[in-house]
Amino acid sequence: MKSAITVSLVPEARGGPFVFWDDLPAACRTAREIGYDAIELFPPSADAVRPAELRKLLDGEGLRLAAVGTGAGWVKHRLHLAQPDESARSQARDFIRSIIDFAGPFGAPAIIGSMQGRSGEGVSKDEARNALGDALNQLAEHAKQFGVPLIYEPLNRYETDQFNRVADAVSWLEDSKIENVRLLCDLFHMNIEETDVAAALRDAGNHVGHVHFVDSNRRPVGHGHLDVGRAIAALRDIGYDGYLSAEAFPYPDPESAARQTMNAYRDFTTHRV
Ligand code: LER
Ligand code: MN
Repeated sequence: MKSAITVSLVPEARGGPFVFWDDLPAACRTAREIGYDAIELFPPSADAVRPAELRKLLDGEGLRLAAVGTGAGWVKHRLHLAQPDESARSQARDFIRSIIDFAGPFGAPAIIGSMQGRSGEGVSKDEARNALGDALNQLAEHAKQFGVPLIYEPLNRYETDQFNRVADAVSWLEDSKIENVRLLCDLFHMNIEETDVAAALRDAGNHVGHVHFVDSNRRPVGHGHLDVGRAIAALRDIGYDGYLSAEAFPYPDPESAARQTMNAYRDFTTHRV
């Protein structure tokens, strides 16, 4: 398993669960000093960072790009995939497609979290899910040219009514025959929704494509009450070799959060084999 840490460049997401903020070069420098393998980027749009500049930064620090979030489509542009209006849905898909095109050449997948939307405003739960399924089909197909999957993240009930539990998302992907989509298992959301976080990860098997590594209260691992050791043991059992990515509040401050998460990552992935 590899380590990653989140960097947000989106002022509208302030207060959200991202460790580093605003200054991408400084974030990369600190991430490298602490020993991270990669960053996970949360940009305001696909043209916010020039690819050549990002390439230079990453290469200079010996970092990889783990994944790129699409949530600014919602928090900044107020778009999501299940909106009542087809032209808004289509703009939401275009936004995600542009992030896939940005991330793909780095070998990084795009993440669909808050962009999945929800039912409401005259859209039934079934219609919302169908809209999500259509979008995942199209966008996952688009991602294939870069040899990356599309990453879909079940969220807790207060953020979406699409999928809250990993097993429900797995069954739906399988039943709907949606290909090239893998799941983002966010330990914060799972702690709210799952009966047993470790068992849910084990059952999801090779559907797990990315992990948000965070504690029960969304603080860095070690500041909450989640049994992270059991979760990591389950990931080891299923042969997960992707990222454990720190998507947590910058508590008590970004650098301490980054160091705390790295200590936990090393402790759980190296010492407790
Ligand atoms: C939102 O709660 C979340 O976990 C993010 O990863 C989705 O954009
Ligand atoms: Mn997450």
